[in-house]
Amino acid sequence: MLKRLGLSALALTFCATVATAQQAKNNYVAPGMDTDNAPTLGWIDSASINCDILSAPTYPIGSPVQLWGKLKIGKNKQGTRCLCDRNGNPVQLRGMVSHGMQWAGVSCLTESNIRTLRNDWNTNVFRIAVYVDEEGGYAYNPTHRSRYIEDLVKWTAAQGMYLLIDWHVLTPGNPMSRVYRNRRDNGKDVAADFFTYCARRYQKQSHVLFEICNEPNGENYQNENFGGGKWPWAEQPRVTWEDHIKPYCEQMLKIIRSYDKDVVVVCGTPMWDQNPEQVIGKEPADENGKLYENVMYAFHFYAATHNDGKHYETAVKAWDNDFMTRFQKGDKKSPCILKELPIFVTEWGTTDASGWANFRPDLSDRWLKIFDGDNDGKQMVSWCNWNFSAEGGSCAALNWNTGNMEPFDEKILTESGRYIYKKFHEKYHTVETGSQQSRTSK
Ligand code: IDC
Repeated sequence: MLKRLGLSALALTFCATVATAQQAKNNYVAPGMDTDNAPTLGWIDSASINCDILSAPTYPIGSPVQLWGKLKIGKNKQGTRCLCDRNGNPVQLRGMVSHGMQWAGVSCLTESNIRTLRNDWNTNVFRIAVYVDEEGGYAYNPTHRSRYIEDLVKWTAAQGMYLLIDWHVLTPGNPMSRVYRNRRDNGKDVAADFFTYCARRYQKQSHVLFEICNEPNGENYQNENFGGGKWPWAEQPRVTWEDHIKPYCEQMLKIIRSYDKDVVVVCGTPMWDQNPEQVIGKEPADENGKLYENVMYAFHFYAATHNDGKHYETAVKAWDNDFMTRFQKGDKKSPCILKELPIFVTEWGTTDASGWANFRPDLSDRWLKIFDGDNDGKQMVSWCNWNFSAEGGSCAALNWNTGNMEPFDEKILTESGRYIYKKFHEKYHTVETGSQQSRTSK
């Protein structure tokens, strides 16, 4: 038995080594862009440049977008940068994230579900996760753009909700990797092409926001979260803010700003969006060194994995990260993040990071309190919950094999779904007045 285990472990290690070496060869370009056959910034599909500009919608009276308008970054009374309405009043977006459109997400993306998410769930934002290279993702099916994204832009506009378009970098974790920037199959810089298209086509859609890279990650990240240790499967170079993520963000910001001078753009942060503190003092700037405005930084947490460091529920040792304190007040590794940077929690789950186990409403509550302004920056933080689907995982809001919400019946909700549904009803969309939040309308 022991021998068999030993052998299969050896075989696994061997396969993993071959796979990662292969992946490294195919996917990784370091540092920054590929120089072998490099496309110039934005190998742009001419369809993107020539696409029509979608005309401005009329938002329903009393809806979040009609009241708040195009969002921007301003300051709260304490002087902390945060997400604000068109007049500079702090606001908080709260909503759901789709699943992948090529997977469980698709069946739930219907006009009537979006209507229900606004009218019944009381959400004011929806985040659409545009996976790129994962099986059947955007790179293999660019009609995702003309179909789901376009539909969602229109459906959310009709409800007066915000829409966050998320370029869902995940595997590989380097946003500069050639699967995003210079594909072997067609040489396309799909990231630059995508944001050229979206920024141009949606420049009059005041409700659209962009998230330019979900969860940058690199396996060889020598991360403080893991006691400074290396990951065991460490062939791929590390992905850092300075060498990869920031240059990528600056390239996308340049493209986006050439069509839309002030749309809010959320940048990914190192280590699966866990370490925004590495951005402090090093925010993206244009060629003249001027910092880009209306930029936010992503933080992602899964309650049972990322918390005060006392509840990590797997066998990983050396997890001494107190994320909660770092965001709320700062710790020895970082000043208070919520005081230093405008943060958008564009994805979080009530479970552990697998999304399949350890539902933790208690830890979720603690995080949501911090995001309601209980932090040294008094920053109200916007968030989107993973995920709006019936994928079967425990962080999915809908029970397996359900999804059509009209007429809505709470029986289709999972325990995570019931939790989050209740949270959406604890507040109606608010405009901060001083340190208080006033109920403005449903
Ligand atoms: C998961 C999906 C799962 C899919 C996987 C792909 O739930 O069905 O097979 O991605 O790798 C994230 C990611 C998000 C993950 C999610 C749960 O942004 O794509 O979804 N998660 O694991 N970061 C932390 C957790």
